[in-house]
Amino acid sequence: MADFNNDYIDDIVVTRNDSAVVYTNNGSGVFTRTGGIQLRPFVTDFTRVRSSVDLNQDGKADIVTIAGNSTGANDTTIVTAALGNGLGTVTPSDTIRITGRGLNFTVSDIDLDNDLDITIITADTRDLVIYRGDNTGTFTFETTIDLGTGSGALYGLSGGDLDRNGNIDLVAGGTGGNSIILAINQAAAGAILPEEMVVTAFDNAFLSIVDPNGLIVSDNLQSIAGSDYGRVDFNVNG
Ligand SMILES: [Ca+2]
Ligand SMILES: [Ca+2]
Ligand SMILES: [Ca+2]
Ligand SMILES: [Ca+2]
Repeated sequence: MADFNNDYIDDIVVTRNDSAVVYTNNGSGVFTRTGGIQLRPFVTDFTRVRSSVDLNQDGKADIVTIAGNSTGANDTTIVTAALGNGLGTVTPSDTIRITGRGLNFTVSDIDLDNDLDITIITADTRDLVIYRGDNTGTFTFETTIDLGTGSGALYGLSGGDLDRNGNIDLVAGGTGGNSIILAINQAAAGAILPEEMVVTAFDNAFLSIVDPNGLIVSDNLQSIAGSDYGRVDFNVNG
């Protein structure tokens, strides 16, 4: 979910078969297909999309998709980055080909250089594969990190600052019998926000979330006053 046409109304992007499709919202909960991308044509039965990312810091929402195979019948995973034009369409900017079943990924600034990076987890080879972004929607391979041996495949990957030192860390997990794996970022520590923001004086407010170094993390989110949880309001009635 993100605002793909910059009208301050939340829109959605969904993956379907071999496509990722943007549906813009008219504010009454009616969605119209306005754009999309073709995922690479190969045998796949698994897709995932990340939105609310701005890969090139132009204030227009972008997306990153992953297409893989959950059964192990195909060992290639395709990651596609696509830039939004702020009018409801997206255009591919880069395609990354990963060997192995990559069923999950994060989009975050791993190295704190203000450019969003992509980290993919591979299910069977149990690796974190990191590609560094360059602020234009293209990505360069950086490194592969071995998560060690374990029983069963790794499916889950999520980011968060686990040791509260200002840089992003990762949490991985998988099928039964696996341990939860915590990957602590060894890069230099970053800035830490002293406290969380709470909206108290309005029915709701539109927000642009920016990290201390100026990178737009997410744009045009709608917050509900006094809430300590996220909420989606597709028909903008509060
Ligand atoms: Ca919108
Ligand atoms: Ca953008
Ligand atoms: Ca980065
Ligand atoms: Ca950290």
